[in-house]
Amino acid sequence: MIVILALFFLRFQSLPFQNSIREARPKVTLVVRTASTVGNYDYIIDWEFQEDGLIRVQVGLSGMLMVKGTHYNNADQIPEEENTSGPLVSENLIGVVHDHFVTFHLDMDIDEPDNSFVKVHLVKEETVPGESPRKSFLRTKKHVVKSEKEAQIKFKLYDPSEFHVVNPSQKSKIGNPSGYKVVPAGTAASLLDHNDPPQHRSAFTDNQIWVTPYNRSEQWAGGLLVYQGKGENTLAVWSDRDRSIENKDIVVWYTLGFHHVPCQEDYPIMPTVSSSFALKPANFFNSNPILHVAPTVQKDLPSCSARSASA
Ligand SMILES: [Cu+2]
Repeated sequence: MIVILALFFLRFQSLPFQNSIREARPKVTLVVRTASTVGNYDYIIDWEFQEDGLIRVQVGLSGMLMVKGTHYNNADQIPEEENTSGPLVSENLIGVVHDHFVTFHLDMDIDEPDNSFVKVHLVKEETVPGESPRKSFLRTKKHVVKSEKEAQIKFKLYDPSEFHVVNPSQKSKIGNPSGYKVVPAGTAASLLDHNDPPQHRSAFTDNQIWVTPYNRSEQWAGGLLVYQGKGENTLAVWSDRDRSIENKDIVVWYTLGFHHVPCQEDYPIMPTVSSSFALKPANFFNSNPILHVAPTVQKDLPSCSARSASA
């Protein structure tokens, strides 16, 4: 390791960096944070607004782990075939395996309310045999989604797409429609049977993205009165109407999921677990907007401090 570092240092010294780097800037991000206590957990939701136009939505989970009692006090005592519904996290306590889902209602208005949802499908093309030493290359196929059922999206690692929201009537100077894309990160899908009663209410977890036409009464993915409902007034029911979503005031629903297999460090209070997704400009600006931003000077930045609860 020492030899490798020494070689890198010598190489670095020989590059003409001193003449090409003229300025370095701190990255400045506006973070709007909410922290909600729901049951035994705290959900910390950060909306991060970056100077390059990217909006990152980060969700952090912390709180009191859900546990149940057991007569076992050592993992070696638990027979392999016994279904304990989770690992032992402390003497006589099982950390129950469970999921968390946070669904975002994104009322997208890119340059005006009427927008379209576009799937940008990445496909492999094969070269003609003998034409090239290369066997394959990539290209994209854009598809403007017409109605709700087509916009029920399950992520696929080996058959990927990008998901853009565009305003077809607002074009950039080189003719691309103004847009933002939804950039997924780590997430999870529900493994429950679709006919399981809890899954009737949480059917919004069947897909990671849904798109619906804006409707004032369709605000809560699990229905307005979740515990009194049987899934009859949820996002899945609305979406199955298959209404038109092309060039309309549309809502994108994004679900961030976490499978939680507890471990000893999660008990009694778990460290924060985070995941995120982003909304990234896609032909919304004519070039990288950060190039025109004035340098940030530290004395101009707001200085935030925690306020006491009694203030
Ligand atoms: Cu959890």
